[in-house]
Amino acid sequence: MSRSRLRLLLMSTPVGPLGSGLGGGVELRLLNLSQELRRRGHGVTVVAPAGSVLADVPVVGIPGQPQPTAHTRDRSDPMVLPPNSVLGNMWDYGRQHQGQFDLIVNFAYDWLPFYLTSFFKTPVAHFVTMGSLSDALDDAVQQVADRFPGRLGASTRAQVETFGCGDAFTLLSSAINLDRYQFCPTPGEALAWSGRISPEKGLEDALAAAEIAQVPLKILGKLEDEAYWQHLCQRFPQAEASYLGFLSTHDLQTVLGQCRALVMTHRWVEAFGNVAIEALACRVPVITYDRGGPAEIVQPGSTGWLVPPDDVAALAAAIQRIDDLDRSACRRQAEAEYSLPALGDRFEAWFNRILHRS
Ligand code: HBI
Repeated sequence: MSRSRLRLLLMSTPVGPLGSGLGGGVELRLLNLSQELRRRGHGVTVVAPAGSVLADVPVVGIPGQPQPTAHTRDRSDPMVLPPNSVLGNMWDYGRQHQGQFDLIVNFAYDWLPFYLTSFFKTPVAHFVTMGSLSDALDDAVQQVADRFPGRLGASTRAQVETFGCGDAFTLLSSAINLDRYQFCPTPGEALAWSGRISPEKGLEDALAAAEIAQVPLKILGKLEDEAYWQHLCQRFPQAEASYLGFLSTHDLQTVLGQCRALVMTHRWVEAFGNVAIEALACRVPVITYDRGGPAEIVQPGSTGWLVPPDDVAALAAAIQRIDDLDRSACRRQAEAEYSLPALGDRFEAWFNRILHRS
C-alpha cells in the first residue's frame, strides 16, 4: 500500500519545555513518535514552549507562561490561563500556520485545544495523555467526541473508561525505541521505582514495601513536589533507598537493567506507564498495582505481578516472588507489542482514518 506522505503539526504539552522532565511521559512519546513518523517519510513539526529540545526533530519554540499542571487541581476547578499563556500562544501559532499541514495533533491535556477544534480548517486530532481529572476538560472532550467522531486517541482501555465517552477513543498504546535498552546479565539486589515524585505516584508504598521485604530501592524521576519529598524523607529515615534524579534514557535503562524488578505504586489511573515497557525492554519484570495502564501491560506470573491496589503487604509478598518471573519473556513482550514500528502503524492508521473522514 503506497503510504501518502503527511504534513503533521504536533502540539506539545504547555507545562514546560520538552527536555525539562515536567512533561512526563509526553516528552518520550513525542520524541519516539516524531522519529518514527519521519523515518516513514512524513513531515513532522513540533510546537512546544520556548527552550524545548527534542533530539533531531524540528521544534518551534513558543514564548509565554507555562500552564499549571492539571493533576494538582480539583476536578470542579474552573479552567485557568496565566497572563501571556504559552498554551494560547502555541495555538495562535497553529492557527496562523495550519494551511501548511494536513493534520494537527494535540498532546496538551488542557481545555483550550479541545474547544478550538471546530475553529480550525485543518483537522485537529487529540491524543489524551491522562485519565479524567477535570469536569471542564471532560465537557470539552465530550464535545469533540460528539462533533468530530474518530478524532480522540489515548493509550489504554482503563484510561478511556474514566471518561463518559470511552468508545469514542482510538486506543494507541505506547512504544519505545527498543534499540536504546540493553540487557544486564547480572542484576543486583535493588528494586527500581521511577516517575514524577508527586503524591499521585504513591512512592511511600514502594518505600514501605521495600522496607518490609528488606531490599534496597533505587528512586528515579523528576522531583516535582519538594514538600512531599521532604515528608517521605522524614517518614522513612531508615529506608535503604537512594534518589538518583531525573535520568536520560541511556542512564535510566542502565540503572533499570541492574535492578531485580520495577515497582509501580500509582494512586491514580495511570494512562499508560512508559517506564513499565522500558523495564520490560531491559528484561526487568514489573510489580504493579492492578490499576490503570500498567495492569494492561503486565502478564502476571511471566513478566510481572499484579497486586491489589494500595495493598503494601501484598506488594511486599510479590517482591518475595520475583524469582518466579521470566526475564527473557519481558524482552519478548516488549518486542512484540511496544516497538516503534508497531507504534507507527497504529498512529498512521488513526491519521489515515481521520483524513479519509474529512
Ligand atoms: N497539565 N495542564 C496540563 N497540561 C498538560 O498537557 C499536562 C499536565 N500535566 C502533566 C502532563 N501534561 C504530562 O505529564 C503528561 O505526560 C501526562
